[in-house]
Amino acid sequence: MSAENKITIFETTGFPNPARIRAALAEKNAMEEVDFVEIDVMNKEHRTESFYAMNPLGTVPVMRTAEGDFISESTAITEYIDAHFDGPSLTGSTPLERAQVHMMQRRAESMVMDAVGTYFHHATEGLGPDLETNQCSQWGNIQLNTAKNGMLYFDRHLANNEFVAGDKFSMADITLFYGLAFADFAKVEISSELKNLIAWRKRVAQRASLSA
Ligand SMILES: N[C@@H](CCC(=O)N[C@@H](CS)C(=O)NCC(=O)O)C(=O)O
Repeated sequence: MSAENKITIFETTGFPNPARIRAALAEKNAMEEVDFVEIDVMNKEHRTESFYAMNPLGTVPVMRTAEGDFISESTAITEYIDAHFDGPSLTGSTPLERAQVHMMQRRAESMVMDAVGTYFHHATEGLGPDLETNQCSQWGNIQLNTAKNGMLYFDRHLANNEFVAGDKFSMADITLFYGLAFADFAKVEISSELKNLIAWRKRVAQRASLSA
């Protein structure tokens, strides 16, 4: 594969993790710099030998670099995009900022995004009986509680912080934003008492990268 190939993002429209990549690309003004390939998750295209060769975990998104390397995990892809394209940093510039963004991103992921995902896949019909073949509803409901506690944690955190990782927009905001979008989709209530979280969400939703 030659260097003039574009980066390719393998994604599934409307799914929350691929949406994180689109947001990162939009923040870097790089949407036109990559190709997108749709993966038909509902028809198990992500559970084929050729997909497992790109990502053994069988999840979207996956990125193929211009040189032909495959990267999965939304955070890893975002880190690549952030370093590869010009524009404001999404992962922090100083050692402290980088550590803070990483820490808060991981919290947004495990306390909200992944917790909602586990509830959705294990304690609801999820993607339907063809795809959800290994459900554990008890674990799903425990994670529902994790998600609710996570939202409460971020509500308190955002009382004193403009953004998730301090005073600059970062990939931690992108993860929390799509974690809440996933919550809406999975019908996990975002309590109206979480005023700071709701105000933050309204504020960041105005960014062009998140309003698509
Ligand atoms: N930790 C992964 C999670 C990726 C993930 O769970 N993607 C979902 C779509 S949002 C998926 O591929 N689901 C397929 C399935 O559950 O079978 C990341 O950050 O990219």
